[in-house]
Amino acid sequence: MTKIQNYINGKYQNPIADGWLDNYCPATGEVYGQIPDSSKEDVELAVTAAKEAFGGWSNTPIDDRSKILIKIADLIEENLEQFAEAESKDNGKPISLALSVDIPRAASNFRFFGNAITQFASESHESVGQNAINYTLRKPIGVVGCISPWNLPLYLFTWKIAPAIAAGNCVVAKPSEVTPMTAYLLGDICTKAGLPKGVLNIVHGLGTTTGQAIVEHPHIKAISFTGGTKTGAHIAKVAAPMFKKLSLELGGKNPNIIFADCDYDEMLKTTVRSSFANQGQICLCGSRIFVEKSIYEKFKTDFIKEVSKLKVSYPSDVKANLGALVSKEQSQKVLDYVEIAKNEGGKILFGGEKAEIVGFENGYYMQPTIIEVDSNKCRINQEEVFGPVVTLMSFDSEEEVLKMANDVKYGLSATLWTNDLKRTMRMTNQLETGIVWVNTWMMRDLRTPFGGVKASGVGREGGFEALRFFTEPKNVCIKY
Ligand code: TXE
Repeated sequence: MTKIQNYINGKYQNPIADGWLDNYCPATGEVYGQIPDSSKEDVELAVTAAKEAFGGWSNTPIDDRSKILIKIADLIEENLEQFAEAESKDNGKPISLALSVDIPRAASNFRFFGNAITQFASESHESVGQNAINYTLRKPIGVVGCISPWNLPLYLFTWKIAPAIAAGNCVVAKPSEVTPMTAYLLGDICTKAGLPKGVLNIVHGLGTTTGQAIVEHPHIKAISFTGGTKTGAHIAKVAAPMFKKLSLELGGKNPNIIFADCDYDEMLKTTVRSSFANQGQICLCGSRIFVEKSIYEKFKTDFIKEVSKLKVSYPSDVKANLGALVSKEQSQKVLDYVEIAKNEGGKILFGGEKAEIVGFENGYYMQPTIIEVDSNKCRINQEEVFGPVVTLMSFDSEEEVLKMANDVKYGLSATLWTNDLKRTMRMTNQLETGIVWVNTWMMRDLRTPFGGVKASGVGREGGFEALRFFTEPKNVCIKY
């Protein structure tokens, strides 16, 4: 049984009230560890440590900060296998994915922001004719809170922490209680890389207690959150009267729009990935597939054929394409949505049920599922499922598909498959999302702004946007 601890003021320690939560292994459905059930008092300890560290860290030269971040990246890479095994066991994702995507990306986050901070500059405005100059200082905020979800555990945890500390802040961070392991391992790496004590404090526990205490804490001046839309709305409500800075990256119900003139083979291969990567538990997955009528039947046949080749298996199987869903609750939520879709008249073209894996009968496995629907208004097309479930629908015209793509409360990303340049320009302009991919999916460049509109959140992460979020601009005006 693995028992993990909080990482506060550079040291691993038990929660003050000695409360513990069970940690489940999605592959087997068994409890395999315990994590701190941290209280307000633990968050208080973390905030105190962060406040004490802030003076030193915010005055540490940029080059020195940068070196430490890059060292953290190197150490994550040196321990790639240990991190990937922990991630795969904790989350249920295939080990191949943790090795090739999750952990390398966590290292990249530190390396990227370690370099980006050395290039971060602010503006100056000369007030011509008034003998004055204005310049903007970008000061670190102080103590900031980072709260992350379970789908890409270390990847999203570090996506927040790295820019926060690069910019000179001190952090109180909470990973999801469902997937705490790699965040736990990160503490030791930070100590080894020479990150001063108190700069990063990692507190484990439930959202409604530990997370809530972070959001409510008066000395935490900004919150960066990724998770469900409902939780995001709640956090916004709690934080607003305290005028905290907020960055919220929430759910999605992303359209994948396929025109007949696309590069068909490339589209088919990528659509399998954009539908089912990480068991469909990525906020960017294209869960609503719209196909132009002239190729609809062909696509349907080919897509089902390709999806039937995917192997659902236990996470440590190197041949697994899909592993286990993250939790019993999430797996039940996905199965419930399949029933909702059926009751609404959706036709199951493939999957729709639990997957039975020999030797892992109590794990949370699910078949990749394709549902044909005849209206974008149905619940399965309007609500976020966050699992290996996609819907298929045909369309006749550009106007029709654009209307359906935008007719949803979310606005995170959209994928467009076409070789028509004019159509590309028209559609990318009008799609109501924060991100549009054309003829690709989830191709990430860490310099670009990342985030959504409508119920998919507020604010942008990535590149200088993240460094802007984690700093407070101060205008100085000097008359000479
Ligand atoms: O997420 P929560 P849940 C969506 C997806 C999923 C649904 C619910 O549809 O089915 O959300 O998932 C912390 N104050 N996404 O319930 O609760 C919590 O401990 C402060 C999309 O697991 O939003 C965890 O660390 N923090 C998404 C984090 O919030 C609180 C990824 C996210 O958990 C809190 C995950 C509170 N009151 C789920 N309550 C994406 N955008 O990628 C919870 N938390």
